[in-house]
Amino acid sequence: MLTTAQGGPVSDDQNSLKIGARGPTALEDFHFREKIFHFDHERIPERVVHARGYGAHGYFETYESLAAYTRADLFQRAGEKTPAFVRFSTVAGSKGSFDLARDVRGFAVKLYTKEGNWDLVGNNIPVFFIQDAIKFPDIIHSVKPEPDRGFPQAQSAHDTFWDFISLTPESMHMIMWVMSDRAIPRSFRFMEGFGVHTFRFVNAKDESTFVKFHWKPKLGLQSVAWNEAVKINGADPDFHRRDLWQAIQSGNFPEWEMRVQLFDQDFADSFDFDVLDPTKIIPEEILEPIAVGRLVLDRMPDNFFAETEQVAFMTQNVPPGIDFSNDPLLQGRNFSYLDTQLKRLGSTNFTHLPINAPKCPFHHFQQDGHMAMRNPVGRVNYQPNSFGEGPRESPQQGFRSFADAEEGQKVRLRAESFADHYSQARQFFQSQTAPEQRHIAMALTFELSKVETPVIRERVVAHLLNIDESLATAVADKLGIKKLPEPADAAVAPRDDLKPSPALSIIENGPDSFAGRKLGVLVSPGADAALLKKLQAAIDKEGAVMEVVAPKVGGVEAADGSWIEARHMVDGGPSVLFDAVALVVSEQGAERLAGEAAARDFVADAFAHCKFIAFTAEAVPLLEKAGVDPQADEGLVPLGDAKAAKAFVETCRKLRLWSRETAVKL
Ligand code: HDD
Repeated sequence: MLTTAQGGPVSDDQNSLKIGARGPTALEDFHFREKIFHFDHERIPERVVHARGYGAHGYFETYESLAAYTRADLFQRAGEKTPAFVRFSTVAGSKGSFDLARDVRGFAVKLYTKEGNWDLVGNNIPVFFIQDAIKFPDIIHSVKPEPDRGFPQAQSAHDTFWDFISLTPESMHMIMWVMSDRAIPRSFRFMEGFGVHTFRFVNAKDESTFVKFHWKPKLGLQSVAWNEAVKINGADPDFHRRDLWQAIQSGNFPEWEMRVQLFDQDFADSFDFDVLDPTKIIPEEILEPIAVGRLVLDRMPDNFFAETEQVAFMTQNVPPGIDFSNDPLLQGRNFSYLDTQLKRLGSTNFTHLPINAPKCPFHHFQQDGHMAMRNPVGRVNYQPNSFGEGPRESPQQGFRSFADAEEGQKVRLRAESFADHYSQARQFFQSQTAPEQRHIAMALTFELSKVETPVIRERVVAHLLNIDESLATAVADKLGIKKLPEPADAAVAPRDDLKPSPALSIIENGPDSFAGRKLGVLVSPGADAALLKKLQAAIDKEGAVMEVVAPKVGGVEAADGSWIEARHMVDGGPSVLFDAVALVVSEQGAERLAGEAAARDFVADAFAHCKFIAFTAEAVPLLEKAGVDPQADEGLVPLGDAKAAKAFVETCRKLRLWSRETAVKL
């Protein structure tokens, strides 16, 4: 029975109470007032950054005990499973923006350990724009919509962002990452995550080991092309959230391995850069990450608002055995995350919300405040007390900060050891494959093409000259800058002796599998149903998904009279939604489809985005009308004989034919 919030049964929810059928509404209508009052207050402030996000539940499973390094309870026992909630996000856009913005992705993990919540609030990029938290409002103001005009939304391609960047050399390493394909991931499931900062593990003997946290996706890394991202945002603004929803609902649970880089003070002292500087990585080739557990996401929230929107991540949530380093970005974050929850969730009691409450027993004397749902019971709400009531501290079990020796003058200074802003930016660029380097150059050109102030564009090119001359020249050329500027003044001369790190390339680290990916099959009436079945079988075996696209909603009748169900009609299912495509059409069908712009785009885009395309002989006229030579390259696979479907799916394991890119001038 429908009731009011007070529990009163409702007799009519269709009409407000009026004085006569055509008369004024009575103020007395408490049901109406309560309903509208509540609706009027449904919104809470969106997150000031990372407003658009999507979360899921799961668990973290520890491989082996890490007791030698940390006393954190979740790492003590092999096979221990810790409940987890993860929220992925973009940074700059507001809550209703589109998923495939060029942006950093948040990768925030809440682990409900038996000794309190541990929040590892990371990103899919292991470095950050700035070295000191005091600069955070500046970098964020610069990327958000410009304050006088209120646009652009979810874009870094505008003057204020690049102005700030061009005046902030410490951002250069991060800029290489955000201009790379890392910033346009194909799926949350195919991205890495990083804790970014150096943290500490502290063991039972109070010994500390430095640690950096990494999440490696089981399905490997994959991104989309920029031209594709732009089109996906129109075709399906919810592309990433839909992907996560579909994967989890279909039982294909996304998984990441946690790997840790462990090191001591001697390593830190001998390393080329300061391990407290969040604009630097420790290359995996120098310090191998060790696998310590896996994160599996296996359940969607029951309610988006209650869980994904109200979840409060805080870097300061660490259990005993995990501690902070002096990274000045991390230190500042430890203030901001608590502060922001009060604004967003409206009460100090946000920990009473089920998504934020610990799952272990907890006892404290914090009380009252707005929406207090769990006040201490009994007479005593303080300690020490004479009544033997209430919880007490436990010096042994409780959190103890690592007793590092600290002394120094009170100063506002940036450490000298933070001064090299270009060497790792160069190392990142030089570790990329040729297509990835091209994408960085194209991204920079696109972004700077939207900058209206010429001096800002030139200043960025001056920085690029300190990173890689070929990159700077390529960007300057496309921007029509005739005379290269002088390289920017560098506080420390960029180094040339850092070895490339293959771990930094997405393409070098492909999954060699089509698992978790999606094949889109364009069909027409009279299509070969047996061939479709073979494709479906090969796709199922690979652990991938096949979706059928047809000229009409519902599907088509196959040549053998059977019915082929379709998921999309061609206008609503462009090829940008898929990782590879197949054209399974009849002769007449190909002819009809060749006359439709959406079908021609389906083919032309798949080709331009370097996707693998399988086709029946009857589809050749459609390919040709779309401007694609069926013999252009090995990425075009005829579906000729009985084994062709299986062979095509194996070809798709390469994900993209990047060698096509220079021919199509993507
Ligand atoms: Fe932050 C949210 C990640 C620097 C202040 N941040 C937020 C979220 C992620 C990150 C993933 C979304 C959490 C969620 O899904 O609810 N932030 C990072 C990383 C950083 C970083 C990896 C650098 C290494 N952040 C950073 C700084 C500050 C903040 C330097 C402030 C001094 N971040 C916030 C915040 C947010 C936030 C204002 C907004 C919403 C929230 O916290 O809960 O406190």
